[in-house]
Amino acid sequence: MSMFCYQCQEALGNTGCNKKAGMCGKPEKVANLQDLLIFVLKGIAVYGEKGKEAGFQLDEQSGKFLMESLFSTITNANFDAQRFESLIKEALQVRADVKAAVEAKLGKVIDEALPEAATWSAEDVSAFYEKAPQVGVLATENEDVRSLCELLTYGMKGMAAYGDHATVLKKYNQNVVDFLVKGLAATTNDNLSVDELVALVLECGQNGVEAMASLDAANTEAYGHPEPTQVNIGVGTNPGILISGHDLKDMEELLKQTEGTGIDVYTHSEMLPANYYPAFKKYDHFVGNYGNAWWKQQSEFESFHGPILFTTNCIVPPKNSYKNRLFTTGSSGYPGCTHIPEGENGQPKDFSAIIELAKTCQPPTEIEHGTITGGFAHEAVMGVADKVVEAVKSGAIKRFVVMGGCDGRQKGRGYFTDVAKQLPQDSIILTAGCAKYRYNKLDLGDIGGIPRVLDAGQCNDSYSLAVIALKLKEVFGLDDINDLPISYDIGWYEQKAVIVLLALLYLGVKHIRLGPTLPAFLSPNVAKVLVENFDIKPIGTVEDDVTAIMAGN
Ligand code: SF4
Ligand code: SF3
Repeated sequence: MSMFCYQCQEALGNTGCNKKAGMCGKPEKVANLQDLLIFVLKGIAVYGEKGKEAGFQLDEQSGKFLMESLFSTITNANFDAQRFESLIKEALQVRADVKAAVEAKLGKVIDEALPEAATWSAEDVSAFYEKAPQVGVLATENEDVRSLCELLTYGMKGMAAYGDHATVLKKYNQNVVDFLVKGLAATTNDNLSVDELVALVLECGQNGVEAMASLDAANTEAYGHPEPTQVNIGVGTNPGILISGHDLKDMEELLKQTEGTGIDVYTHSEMLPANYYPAFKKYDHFVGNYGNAWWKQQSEFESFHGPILFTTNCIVPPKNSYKNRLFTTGSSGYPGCTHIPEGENGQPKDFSAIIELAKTCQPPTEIEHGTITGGFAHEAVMGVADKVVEAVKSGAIKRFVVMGGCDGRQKGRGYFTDVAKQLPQDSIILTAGCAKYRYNKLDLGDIGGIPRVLDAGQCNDSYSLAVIALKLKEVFGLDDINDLPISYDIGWYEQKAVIVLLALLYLGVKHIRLGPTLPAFLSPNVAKVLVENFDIKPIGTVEDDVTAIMAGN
C-alpha cells in the first residue's frame, strides 16, 4: 500500500485513500511526508511531557511551530512536498532543542526507553522517504486505539489551526499548546486504556472551546464585532483579487495594500464573513463575495480572471488555465504556485506581486448578482436577545437548527439544501462554516424581522453558536443545554469540523446528526461509544429528519 489517509469525509469508499493520490488530490508522497511530520511532532511532545514534572513548557516559538505544522497537514491546506521536507527538518531541530531544554530543566540526561518518535533521526531527506511509509495511521494495529488516537489527532489539527490564527493576531494561548503536547505524547503511549483515550478526546474538545474563544477575542478585538450585513455577490468593473481561506490578518493587509491601486478585493468561500467586520467594511474597494464553497473553485476561478490568494484550506488542485494566478500564504501551499512569505522583522507580508498581476487582468465575469445576509455572531444575536426570547415564548420560533460545518463535493450534501427548504417557517437555521453555501442563497424569509438563516461566520465562529446556546440556557433558566429548542444537523468535511464536533460534545450537546457520512476513522466500537454516550447519529432522509428535528429528537 502506497499511502493511507482517512482524515476527511472524502476518504475513498469511506474507508481510506490508498492509491497514488487521495480523493482531494494529495499525492502519495505528500501524504507520507505528512505522516512523518506528525511522527516527529509526537517526538517533540514526548520530551515536552517529560519536562512537565519540572515545570517545563514549550516556548512560544516552538508552540507556534507545533501549531503551524499540524495546520499544514489539514485536508486541502498544503500539497507541497518541499514544504513538508523543510518542516520535518525543522521539527527534528525543534525536537533536539526541546530535549536539551528539558534535560537542563530536569538537571539530568533522559536515558530511559522512549518511543521511536522521540529517537528516530535521519542523515538526509532520502531517509524521510524510507521512514515515512512505516509511520502512518496503519502502524497502530488495534483498530479501536487507532480510531481514538486519530480522532484525537484530527481534533488537535483543527485546534492547532484556530490556535495559529489567534497567534497571528497576538493571542498565543499556552493552554492550547500544553494540550497539544499532552495529546500528541499520549498517542505514543501503548498503555492507555480506551477510557483514558476517550477522556483525552473530550479534553481536546474543552481545549477546542478555549482555542476558538481566543480566536474570537483576537478577531473581534482587532476588527470589531461582526454586524448584520447584506453582502454583494455581483461584481464591479475593476480588475479584482480574490481572497480565500480563514486568515483575517491577511485580509486586513490585502485591503490596506490594494487601497488606491484601482484593484478591487472580493472574498471567496470561508472568507465571506470578512464582509461582516466593521474594520473591513470601511474600504470602498472591498466589493463583496465571489462564488461559493471551496469545491466549485475550478470553474469560478476561471471566470474571476484575477489573482487568487489562499490564506488557508481549502485548495482544489488548480487547472493550468489559472494556476499562474494562484498564490498561497501561511500554512497553505501548492507546488508551482507563488508562496507569499511572512514579512521580515515583524513587517507585514508583501502582496505587491499579486497586486501587480491583478493590474494586468480582466475584471471578473459576473456569475451571480444580489446579496446574501450574514453577520449574526454572538454579539449581534445577543443584541436582539429580548426579541429572540419573546419569539420563542410566543411560539413564533419553535426550533433552532444548527446546520453549520463544512461543505463538500459529495452529492448527498444536497440533503442540507433540502432540509433548509423543508424546515417549517417557524424554525431558524443557525450556521457557521462553508456548509452555509448549501442554503444561504435561498429566500427563506424571516420571523418578525429575524432572518431564518443566521450566519455567525467561519467554521471557528461555531464558538458564537455555543455562546448563544449557553446564553439562552441561562435566560430560560435550564439546567441542561439539551433542553433548549435547538437541534444539531452538522455537515463535516475536514479536521476543523472535528474540533467543532468535539467542542460540542465537551459542552454536553447530545443528539447531533452528522453527515453526509460518519467519519471513516471511527471504528465500529468507537462509533458505538459516541452513539451510546452522546446519541450521535448519521443523517437520515430529509423528511424523517425534519419531522424528528421539529419534534425535538
Ligand atoms: Fe483522502 Fe481526505 Fe486524506 Fe485527501 S485528506 S487523502 S481525500 S482522506
Ligand atoms: Fe470549509 Fe474547507 Fe471545512 Fe472552515 S473551507 S469549513 S471545508
